[in-house]
Amino acid sequence: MPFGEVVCGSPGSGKSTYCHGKHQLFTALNRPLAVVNLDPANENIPYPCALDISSLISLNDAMDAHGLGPNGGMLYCIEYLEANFDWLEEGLKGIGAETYVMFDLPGQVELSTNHDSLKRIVHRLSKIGFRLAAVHLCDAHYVTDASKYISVLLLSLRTMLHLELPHINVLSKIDLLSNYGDLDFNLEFYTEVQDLSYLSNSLDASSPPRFAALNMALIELIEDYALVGFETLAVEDKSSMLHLMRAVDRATGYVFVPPKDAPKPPGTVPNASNSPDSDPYDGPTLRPNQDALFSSAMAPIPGTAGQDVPMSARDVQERWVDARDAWDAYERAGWRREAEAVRGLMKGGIRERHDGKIVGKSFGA
Ligand SMILES: Nc1nc2c(ncn2[C@@H]2O[C@H](COP(=O)(O)OP(=O)(O)OP(=O)(O)O)[C@@H](O)[C@H]2O)c(=O)[nH]1
Ligand SMILES: [Mg+2]
Repeated sequence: MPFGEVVCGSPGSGKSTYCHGKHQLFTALNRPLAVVNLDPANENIPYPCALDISSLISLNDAMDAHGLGPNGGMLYCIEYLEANFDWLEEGLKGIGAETYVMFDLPGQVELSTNHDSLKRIVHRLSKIGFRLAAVHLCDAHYVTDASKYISVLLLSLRTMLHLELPHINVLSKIDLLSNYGDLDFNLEFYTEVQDLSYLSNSLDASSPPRFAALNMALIELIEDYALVGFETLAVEDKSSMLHLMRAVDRATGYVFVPPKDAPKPPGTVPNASNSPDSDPYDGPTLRPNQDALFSSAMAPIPGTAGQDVPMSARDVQERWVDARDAWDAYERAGWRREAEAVRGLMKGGIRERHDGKIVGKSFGA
């Protein structure tokens, strides 16, 4: 039973870059991952693509054949994919049950807010055994303006209600946040979606008085649902990617799957569909994933300040907003030290001592 995620969000919010980043991260972690491109307009795909919708239908063909513009053509392509779900199912069979699968979606938000084809495709994937989470990327730039922030909250809420998947909203490109000037509140206010009535002053200042009641009604609606919250992402930052990976793994349930050799809990029922000569307790249903990260994924992870704490919005604010230059300099110095150490190893000749320590001329050994 493969795990995976559906990556959605507005145009340019960083979906394809995130898929590429996650492919690199998983390769480094030795965890199998396949990216499926479901965006027929994705011309320069940055990641190695396991399955590409362009081999089923191209956006230009759809536009030419039906006299559609780019947006209509895109909706047609997704409807065509739904009608040809067998193509997707067959392609996914070749990927392997233990492989984590990412679906890179087009940026047309109506696909994940009110068009039914994508929702039905996702439900059919769940029916054939995929355990998916939706990862909804929103450009962090939107938190710099109260009315844009409200609209991104509404968009996130609408996407959550429409796709009906375990859902993670993400403020992407958080590393660029300091370029947009000072925030009215700490980052935590925006990620936790705290008491939104504090926004009413800024909203009233930026819109005509007749919209005041509408603003308050929207705020109350979002607060009544109490569903929306945000993770943050700077795709080139390893701790940020690891933090989001763990959040998604918790949402899909991946972290709760025991490793292959873990003792069976009392009362575990054997898998009746296994062949007589195979282990009745083995198989994707009982053990969907041999790379489960139960202990490590639930464990504390280092914050930007080096402490063993989950990376909170305060850490993220310090890293990317309050002390960005100091942290950049600190990281650069670390990379320089690493590069010098590697150069020293190459120059000095490397030797392993009987106690297992690596030594060479450059280390004075
Ligand atoms: N600084 C910064 N730039 C990013 C980040 N993620 C993405 N970008 C940039 O944002 C731009 C858009 O990224 P894409 O990955 O193409 O966005 P997308 O959501 O796939 O776009 P569409 O497929 O057109 O909807 C690119 O120039 C990326 O380099 C990030 O974490 N930090
Ligand atoms: Mg893209």
